[in-house]
Amino acid sequence: MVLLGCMGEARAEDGYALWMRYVPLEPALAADYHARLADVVAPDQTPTQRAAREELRRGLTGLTGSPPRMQADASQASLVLGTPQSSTLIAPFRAEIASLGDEGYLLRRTRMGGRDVVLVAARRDIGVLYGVFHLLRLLQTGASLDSLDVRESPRLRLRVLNHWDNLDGHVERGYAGRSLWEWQTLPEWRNPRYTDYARANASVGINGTVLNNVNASAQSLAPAYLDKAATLADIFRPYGIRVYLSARFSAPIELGGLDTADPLDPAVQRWWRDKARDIYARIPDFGGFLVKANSEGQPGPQDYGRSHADGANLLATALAPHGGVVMWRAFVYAHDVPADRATQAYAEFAGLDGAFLPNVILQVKNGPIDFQPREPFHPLFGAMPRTPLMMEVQITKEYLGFATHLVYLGPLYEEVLRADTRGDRGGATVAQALSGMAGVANVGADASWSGSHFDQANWYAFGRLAWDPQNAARAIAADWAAMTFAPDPEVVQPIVGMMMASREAAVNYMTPLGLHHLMARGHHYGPGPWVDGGPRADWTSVYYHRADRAGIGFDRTDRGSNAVGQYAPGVAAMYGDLARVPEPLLLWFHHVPWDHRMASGRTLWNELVGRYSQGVSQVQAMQATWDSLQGRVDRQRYAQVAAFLRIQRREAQWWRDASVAYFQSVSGLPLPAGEAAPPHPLAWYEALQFPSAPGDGR
Ligand code: GCV
Repeated sequence: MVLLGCMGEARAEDGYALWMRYVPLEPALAADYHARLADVVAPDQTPTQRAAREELRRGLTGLTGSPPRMQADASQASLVLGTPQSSTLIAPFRAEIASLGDEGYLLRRTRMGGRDVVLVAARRDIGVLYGVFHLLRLLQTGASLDSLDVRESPRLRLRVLNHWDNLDGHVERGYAGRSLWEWQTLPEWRNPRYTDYARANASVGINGTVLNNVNASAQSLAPAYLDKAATLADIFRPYGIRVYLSARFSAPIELGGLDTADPLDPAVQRWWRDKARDIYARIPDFGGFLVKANSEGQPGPQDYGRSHADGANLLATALAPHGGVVMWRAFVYAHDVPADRATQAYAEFAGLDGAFLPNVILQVKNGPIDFQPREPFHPLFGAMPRTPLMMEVQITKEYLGFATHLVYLGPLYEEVLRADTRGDRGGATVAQALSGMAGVANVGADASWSGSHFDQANWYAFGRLAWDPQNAARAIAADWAAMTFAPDPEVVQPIVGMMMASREAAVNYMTPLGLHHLMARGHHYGPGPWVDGGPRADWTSVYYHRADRAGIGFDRTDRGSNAVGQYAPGVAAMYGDLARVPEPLLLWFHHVPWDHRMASGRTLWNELVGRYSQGVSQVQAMQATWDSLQGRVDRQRYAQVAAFLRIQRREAQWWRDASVAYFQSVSGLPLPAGEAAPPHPLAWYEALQFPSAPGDGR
């Protein structure tokens, strides 16, 4: 009601402003904030200082309805921004902020020269900018400033977006339009959108961006593209964002004309050293390289009989003099290796613990297969104590309904971050093992950035959890909903309810009880549990669900592929025991008879069908909640979300019907009482084709 109360009818919005809308607050609150904060003393000597001032001016003007007064006279201050170097008012706080690190900040209400003052203090300018965003979040969510006293610093050093953007503008697994990067018109044309992208990232503490796809073109490292990347780096720098590039391992051949990319070859080593020098001449704070090697057909050190450590260390040596890092991906598997795909990354990397140079970080996907609606945590998180690790998650929803399905990923990220890698409740969580997080970006040239309004929340949640993995997905959702829609409990509570239930809904209607990788082949749009044959078994569904007349599920116990053996004994014992494995992961780890008794008392078959139907009902419930918000959300966004929920409802039903039809054809069992038969025969679902589904790899 806050928004509606002061604006008559909420104005139409296209979502471009993200969670930084800064629309007028309810008048009494706006007046209170204005009275407390309107006299701003803030330095303006550096680009980052100016960015902080500008954000504050924009935010306060929008939220309170009146622009702040930028004061030169310290005695007039009611809001003071700065570092000990940039502000004499902040200098006395030097000792207090010393422990906050280079990116941390202090927000505090205090007395200064007899006046009530709010401070945004940090050791570095970037901390002040982060503090300004935090303060604006408090105002946008209607927080009280009475006892303001916040000390924040990021728990993870690297908080990075990975863009899977090709140089021709196609985004692999992108559902939000074409790439943000207009390579054709860079470096001359600096689309203002680049700055808004940087603002959005800085507002949640994201401090790096990998501009190009991990399935990389060597051209990204050619001088013309480096000049373009340098311009983006210049635009992002004031916002604390470093630019990184995905490096194609064979670039010395493709760009350098060498006849090898062997990491032990001196000419190859020289080529990378020179390339690093070239890059740093253009981008002095270049972050480093991200590398996908010897995976899904990409070149890598194993092409020359060398190890992943040899490959990573080659690049790390070239970058080290300049302060750059190598983010080396552990997403590797090969179809000619007979071992369970889920075990292959561990098999290749665990033995290399300690073999990497200090500026190598191993980037490990959250789970051992590939960004499924639910996976157990990746066993490497408990296995490489001497190697810095980053966790890679998908923000884009390749396997979770693209941009149309409302699926809030905060609970998925939270579940993995909190997973206990030792299984002894001793606090050895996945989060504890991390130095960074990488999120595969879901942004593109779409007006709303993310292809849907609710997918913005996944970008937002990624940033907040990368800043502090102990943040709670629910609280993040509440902040986001208040800022994105309205700071009104009658709006926020139902929206948070929808968001928090949404991931489990998708798990239910797609891959309940630990099933995984049952999406249609290639583009992954819609159900394909029947997918079989083709070039490689590990790209089929039957490889993963292993359903037969007797039962369903992948036996990864010590009687099967023994993937459980890659976890610490306490975890392995739990996952490997049919009586103790959490039901949400049952079919990930066990092949189970259809008449297995579930906790509910139902047979596995009845439970499976019930879960599929429950997923559909959960989407119906989300629709009902959204319907109840009509008139409380602006018409434009309301209508799009309502339409997308209709798509989701239809597709959830499709998933349910197609999956039930398929699994029934395998189990031969009757549907549980009260369960509707799929309206079409299995062959009808199998025959559906979507050759133009978006986001495919190429
Ligand atoms: C960038 C999955 C996706 C591919 C992606 C790959 C990866 O297999 O389907 O599009 O390639 O993961 O993470 O490298």
